[in-house]
Amino acid sequence: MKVGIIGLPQVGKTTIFSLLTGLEVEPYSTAHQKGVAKVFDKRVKILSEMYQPKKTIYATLEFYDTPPLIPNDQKSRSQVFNMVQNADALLLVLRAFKNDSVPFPEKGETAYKQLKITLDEFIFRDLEVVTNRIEKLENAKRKLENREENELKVLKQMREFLENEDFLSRHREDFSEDQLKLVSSYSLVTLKPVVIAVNLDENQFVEKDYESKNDVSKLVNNYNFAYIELCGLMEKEIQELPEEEREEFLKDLGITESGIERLSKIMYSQLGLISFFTVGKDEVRAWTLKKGSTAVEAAGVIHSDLARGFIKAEIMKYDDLVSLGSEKEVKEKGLMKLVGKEHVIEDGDIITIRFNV
Ligand SMILES: Nc1nc2c(ncn2[C@@H]2O[C@H](COP(=O)(O)OP(=O)(O)O)[C@@H](O)[C@H]2O)c(=O)[nH]1
Ligand SMILES: [Mg+2]
Repeated sequence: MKVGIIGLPQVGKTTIFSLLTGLEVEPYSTAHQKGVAKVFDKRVKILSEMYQPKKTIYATLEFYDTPPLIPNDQKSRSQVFNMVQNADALLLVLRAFKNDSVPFPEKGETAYKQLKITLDEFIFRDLEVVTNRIEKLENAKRKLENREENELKVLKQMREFLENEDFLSRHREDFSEDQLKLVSSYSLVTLKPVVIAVNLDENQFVEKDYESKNDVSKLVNNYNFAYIELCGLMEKEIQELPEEEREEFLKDLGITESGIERLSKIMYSQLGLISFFTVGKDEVRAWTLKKGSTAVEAAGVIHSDLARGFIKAEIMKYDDLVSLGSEKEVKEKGLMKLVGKEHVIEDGDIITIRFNV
């Protein structure tokens, strides 16, 4: 899964990118890049302590740091949106932290203003793409194919929403899956899942408040965005501490989970993802799956051979294993289940695939 980090200049995009991926990027750097972030999941650690495997592997998300989005700047707009074309979701960073040595983001004195400015950029970009395509189809000097006629209808409906400064994701239900497929190649930004990350300073973080928070919350609810408050710079410093000291620091701040952990969870729920696990002496590993996927699809995530030669899957629940203490106990209680291809996998399932190729 790919996530594009997006926002106005100097809001903390690169700081959060570094926090998530552990990659160092020069401050004020405009270089954009991609990196992989471990999806922190306490369950993996606990399973690893139980099985003492040679390798412990976390699930990952891929992040792209993008150049600053500069309002009303065509070049910046196309640069940024080209970069996030293949992103499955967007992490939109807003700046609340005060720091006189870092210039304020473009005309965005408050997080709310930045949010409005950025969303307008999203809408404008989609409007441009949709309008171009409509014109191209309408000016075609030939009879349109059925598919194109349908596409034109969808695009015109979308244009109307966008002209009303609305996000397409709020009107998903107005379109069928087939209709959305017709426009999928345009990678419309206002259709992508969005997570709003407000970057706070330490005081704001402890107070759980910042200027314009009410307005931000209203808009976030209205648009069905996911929402998180982070303290990018400080969390990065905490992340660099030895693990034992980390928990202590977090506790002082009154939180039990690091920003990365909270963000991972939000990303998963916003993207409709779940985790399943494989365990053993060699390896304990977390895998990522779309909610609603079946046992054979989970097998395919591990290896295509496992899907091809799938016979049965053996499943136990993470919670059962941890509360009972061993696989043996789980089996004795009859909680180890043997399931077929079409069985729907749930978050926290521990899976062993029986296969034959
Ligand atoms: N005080 C404070 N400064 C921050 C925070 N996050 C980022 N900065 C600083 O703001 C400047 C711009 O950050 P950067 O991540 O490069 O912003 P970008 O332009 O959005 O990528 C850098 O000097 C950071 O150290 C924060 O949470 N608190
Ligand atoms: Mg940057």
